[in-house]
Order: sequence, then C-alpha cells, then structure tokens
Amino acid sequence: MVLPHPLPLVPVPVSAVAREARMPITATTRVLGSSPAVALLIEAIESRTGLRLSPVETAPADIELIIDAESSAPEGYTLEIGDRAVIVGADEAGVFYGVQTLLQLLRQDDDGWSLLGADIADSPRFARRGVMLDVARHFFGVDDVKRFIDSTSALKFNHLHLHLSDDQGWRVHIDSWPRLTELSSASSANGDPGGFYTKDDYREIVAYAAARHMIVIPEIDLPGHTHAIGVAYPELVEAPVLNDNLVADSERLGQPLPVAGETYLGWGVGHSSVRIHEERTYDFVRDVVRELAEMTPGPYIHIGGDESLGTPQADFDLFAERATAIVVEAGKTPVAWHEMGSAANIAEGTVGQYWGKTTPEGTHAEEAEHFVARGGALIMSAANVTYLDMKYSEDFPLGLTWAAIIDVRSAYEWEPTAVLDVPDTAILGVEAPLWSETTRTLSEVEQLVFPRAAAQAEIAWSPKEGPERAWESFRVRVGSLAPLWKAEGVDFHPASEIPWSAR
Ligand code: TNX
Repeated sequence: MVLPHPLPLVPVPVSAVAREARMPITATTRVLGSSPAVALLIEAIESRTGLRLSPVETAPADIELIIDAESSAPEGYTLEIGDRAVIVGADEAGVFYGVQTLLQLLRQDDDGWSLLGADIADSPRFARRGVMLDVARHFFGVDDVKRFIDSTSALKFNHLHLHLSDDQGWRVHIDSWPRLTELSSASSANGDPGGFYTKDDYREIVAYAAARHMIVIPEIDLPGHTHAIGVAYPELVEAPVLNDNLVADSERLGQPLPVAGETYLGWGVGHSSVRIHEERTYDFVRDVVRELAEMTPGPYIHIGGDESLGTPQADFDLFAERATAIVVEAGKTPVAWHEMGSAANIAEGTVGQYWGKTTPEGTHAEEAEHFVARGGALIMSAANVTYLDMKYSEDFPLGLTWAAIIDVRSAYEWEPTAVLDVPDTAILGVEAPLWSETTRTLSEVEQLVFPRAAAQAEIAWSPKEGPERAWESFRVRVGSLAPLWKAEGVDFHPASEIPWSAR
C-alpha cells in the first residue's frame, strides 16, 4: 500500500501503517518488561528528551516490551503505537530492533514529546548486516568504538568487523607476542598518534556490542598488510616489495616509502608479506588466532588476504590454505577478502568478503565464487557502492576516490544478489567498510559513515521490493533522522541530495 507520507523509518520495515493519533511521552510514562532493552530504551529517551521514564514490574504500563518466539522470524518484531506502545520481539534482538524503530518515531512539537502512531511488522532480509571500522590506519579508542556501535546498531546493523592490524600498526594485545603492541602500535598513518586495545579493552568492546546485538569479527590482515609485524618481529616478514602504484602514490602524496623494520607512515598498499615458507610464521598465526578466539564469543575470525601484491600466487594460495585451516582448528569460521578464493583448497566453509565492484573486474568474481564451491558463502562489500571511505563528491575534504565517488543515491541503488553468479542463498548479507587513511577523529569517521551507512542498512534489512523501497522515499526518510542524529551528536554529512528535517 502506498502511503502518502511514509513513516520516517530507516531501514523501511516489512509493513508499516501510520495511525492518525500520536501517543504522548511524559515524565509519568511507565515501561514494562524484563528485557535488558527496557534500560536501553529509558536511557535513550532520557538523553533525547530529558524525561526519565519509570520502569514498572506489573501492568498497567504505557510502553510494554514482550518476547514471543512465535511472533516473527528471528530478529523480527511487531510494534503497535496507539494509546499504548507494545513491542513484541521474536527474541531479544527483535525487542532491541523494535526499540530502535520506536526511537525513530519520537517527535517534539508544540505540545511536547510524543510517538507517531503506527502498526509495524518487521524482520530482516539478510541475517548478516555489517559495518567495518579500520582501527589500524588510525586508532580509535574504546569510547569511540562504543559510540560507533550505538549509532550503527540503531540502524539494525548486527556485525562489527574490526580491522585490527595493517602496515601502519598493530592494535590488540597478544600475550605470546608482546612486542606487537610494545613496538608496533604507537603511531597511525601520517605519523598521527596510535594506540592499542588491551585484552580487557577488547572484551569491553565485545560485551558492549553484544548488549546491542552486534557480533564482533576481529581481523588480522595476512599475509600482506603486515609491515607493522616486521617492526616488532623482523624474522616474520619479507623485505618490502615496491610496486609502481605505491611509488607513484607516495610521490604524489609526499609520503615516505616503507623501510624494513621501521614504522610505516604512508598508506600505500601491497608491499608487505609474512614469510610463507617459515614454520615460525604459522606458530605466530596459530598463537594470534588462538588468543583472539579465546576472547571472541562470535563465530568468526577474519584473516585478511587482500592486496598481497608482492607475493607469488602459489605462495599466497599455500598461505590461504594453511591460515584458514588454523582458524578452523581454533573452532572458528574463517572469513577472508575475496582474493583468497584463488586457493584451490581453502578451508571448507570459509566466508569470502567480496570487495570488487558491482560489475566485477579481472579475476574478482571467480575468486569470490570459489568460496561458495567450497561450501562457504559471501559477504558483499562492493567497493563502488558500500565503501564508506570513498568521497561523496570530488571536492569532499575526507576520503579516497579509487573505487568511485559515491553520493548517497549511488550508495542506495544496488542489489547484492545481482553482482556474482551464485545462488541468492550464498549471499549472507552486506558489509560497509570504513577505511581510515584520511580520518583522524570519530567525528571525521561519522561524516563519511552517515548517511551512507543508512543506505546499506536498508539494503541489508528491508525487503528487496516494496512501495517505499526506492530512492525518492529513502531520501525523505533518511532526512527525517536528522533530529535524532543531532541529539545523539552523530556528525553526519548534510548531503544536498537529502531534504533534512528540522525536527
Ligand atoms: C583497499 S579493500 C584496501 C584497503 C584500503 C582501502 C582504501 C581492501 C580489502 N583493501 O587496504 O584501506 O582500499 O579504500
């Protein structure tokens, strides 16, 4: 049914019908339910309105949160807002997502605060809806990551991929290889300050994410993107191999070239590799994977695999096979960038992350499709639409341009099952990566992430087709999130394609 004014929701629900009346929210509004989402709801409403709602243990209540496994598909919920507001979640995640939807319906007008009346039934299209934060090129501390979790879980993202190591730095403490954080964490790209997570920091992030129904996927990028490992343990890496692009980019950007054993301050790629024919390398990989697995409750460990430009193909394939097998031995499902699909015997069930374009180039599609042939599946991160570090426009001050210039509309208009030649069921979902070469602060990260992450949230969550599943509807709905983002201090880019609402 085509609503004249769609409810101001992103991602758009499976079904949503507006009711005429609003439900007032006042200091006496009572909230009932045993879910941890009750406390999150009360906190969120207080920080937005200054009104502290009261939790109650028995009826009557004005807002009620219920779990009923029969009510919808996993992570699904219904939300009715009339005289009262009732959220029925299929599980805790469903209740949490019902709360996020309710918060988008909170409005202030001359009569005070209220919820827009609505009848909503909703559940996700894809089980995997991810964002990635590169904490290696620039480091972001625990509080920044928590804010990132808040703002992305509010859009119903449920996976947080942390890119924990790269040429410029190593960002998580590993007891059995302590020099990684001692010697390779102090700086970031351009010589900006670095940092690392202690094991307690990492556990704190994982727990905070879990409370917001996000699974953390830790990535240690191997066998390339490993210059920082060599600063701590020179015996593990090869000498840098310079490629023409790297030399040209370094010159253009006025950045230094990589020097063995010295911290790398540029952002050129493809020059580093661990030593693939040394057993010590696999001791290292095994130790790191084991320690990460011990503190990661989620099922995945990402072992990288991108841009090993100086590594002979046979060596790369051998490494891909051994490294994915090590992750399986540690009891986790390996995830790898699509290049690792070149390895004939990559561990069965490995999940590939496709970062080619929506029209695949070279061997990208073939490599990605091989994960499926090996019993695995795919995450779609098509670089020319999902990459949050690409500029919105030529003159945007932050970001890069190699994959595309991505305005909000092009971020929105693509279909994840239409890129590769695999069954739809092989597509687990979508992930939008934020690489941090050009972002030094969380505020700069947010300018690149919002509003484009909202486009990927809708592609990953909402039904493929529907009256509101279209750019003209999306741009109005995403514009209606402005007051919410402003209240939460999310530094979104006010892209001129979007009619931003004042309140
Ligand atoms: C390519 S995409 C990379 C990263 C860069 C990014 C910048 C991928 C798997 N690798 O190393 O940070 O481009 O956009």
